[in-house]
Amino acid sequence: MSTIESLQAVELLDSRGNPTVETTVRLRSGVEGSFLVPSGASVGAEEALELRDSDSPRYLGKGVQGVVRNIEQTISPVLCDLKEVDQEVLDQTLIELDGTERKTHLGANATLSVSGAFARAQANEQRIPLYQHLANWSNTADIRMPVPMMNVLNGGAHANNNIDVQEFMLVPVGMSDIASAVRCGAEIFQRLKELLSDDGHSTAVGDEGGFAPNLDSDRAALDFLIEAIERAGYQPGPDVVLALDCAATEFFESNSYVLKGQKKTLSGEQFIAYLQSLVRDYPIKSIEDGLAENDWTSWKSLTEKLGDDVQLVGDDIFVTNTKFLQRGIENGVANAILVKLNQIGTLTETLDVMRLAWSVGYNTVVSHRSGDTEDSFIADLAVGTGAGQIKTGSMSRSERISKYNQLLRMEAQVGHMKYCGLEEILIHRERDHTCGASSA
Ligand code: 2PG
Ligand code: MG
Repeated sequence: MSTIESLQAVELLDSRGNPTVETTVRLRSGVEGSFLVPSGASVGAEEALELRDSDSPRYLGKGVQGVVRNIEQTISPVLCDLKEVDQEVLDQTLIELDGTERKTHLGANATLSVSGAFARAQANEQRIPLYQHLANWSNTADIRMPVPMMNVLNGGAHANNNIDVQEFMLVPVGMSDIASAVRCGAEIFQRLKELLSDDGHSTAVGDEGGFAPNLDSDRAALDFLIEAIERAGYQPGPDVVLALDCAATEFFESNSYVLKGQKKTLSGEQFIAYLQSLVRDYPIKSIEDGLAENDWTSWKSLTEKLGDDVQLVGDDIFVTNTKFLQRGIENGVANAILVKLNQIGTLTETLDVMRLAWSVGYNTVVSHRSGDTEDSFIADLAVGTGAGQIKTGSMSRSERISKYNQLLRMEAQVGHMKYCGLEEILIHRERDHTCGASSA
């Protein structure tokens, strides 16, 4: 329990050069903590609202001065008035103060920056690392390193090229710790750069730091990845598996999947067959948003067809919201959830959705946003909750690397943290939250 003395908010910029908000919470003890909010591009329709000054010409309508005002003038007096607060009370107060389903009154960027800053301030007050505080708060006995999904090739809404799939990711499952996993990803990233360059492709990077070459097809992208893994001295499969984020909502038009890069329009079933063919031909072990957010029928069919062998991660369809995850569970949709703090807007609600996922054996992947910041909070969140997996971009651009560096720091400080590799991605029907134990 802590008492809040003040909240201070400031308009800063994210990795795309758009405004975002940072809040600093000062506790009565004089200790402070801050949190800087990220921002998405392929945004789910049901996400909590990222409030912006759309009526103002500043920053082309993307300013967040209104959010700063909401924090300092609306939220601050209420929180400073509370005697003693813990994370649940703070988050519940924010939820009630906002009073809307999608946080449209205060903005989820306002509530999240306060919620995250408070967690940091509490960790600082206790003089313990953030991950340790989050582990205590979430009652996590099994602290462990997440397996990273490294988005080294970018398409879709994150790049200006012909590739429809948004993210092609390396997952170093055969490593024994995060230091070797990061090294593996970085070496493959450099080899991929050589291969693309030798073939006359651009090696400019997209929003998440992956390369964004003008390739003809998803298969061409996957072939490059396999070659890069081998050229770096690793074995596709045992050492490194692949993951995709199709972000299929982005190319779902009039009930069809419109693949502009490949000049094809497919039905839900045809697109599922296409994904099955990719899984057959490449070591793909995880597919996120393989179908669109409102195509629940096809999602169910995809889960029936691929769900025993492949991790199927719901991002836009679940939007880190227990209501939508519950609907997914009841309908046999997906077997994992992407966890993005700003899709819901408070830490408590985020933990609630993770707990719901674990209770039915769904995997959890803590995720960054495509417009991110130097804030490495999600690295601590993934470790402290024992989430199992983290998706935090490629091996370039400091807003991506800040998370990898934070994971490396944690491992270096502790000595060694459990790293469970492929086991995290397997489908856990009844999740035993301890890797290394039987969890099938
Ligand atoms: C996604 C994310 C992060 P965005 O779709 O999973 O990679 O992208 O933040 O643009 O929604
Ligand atoms: Mg996604």
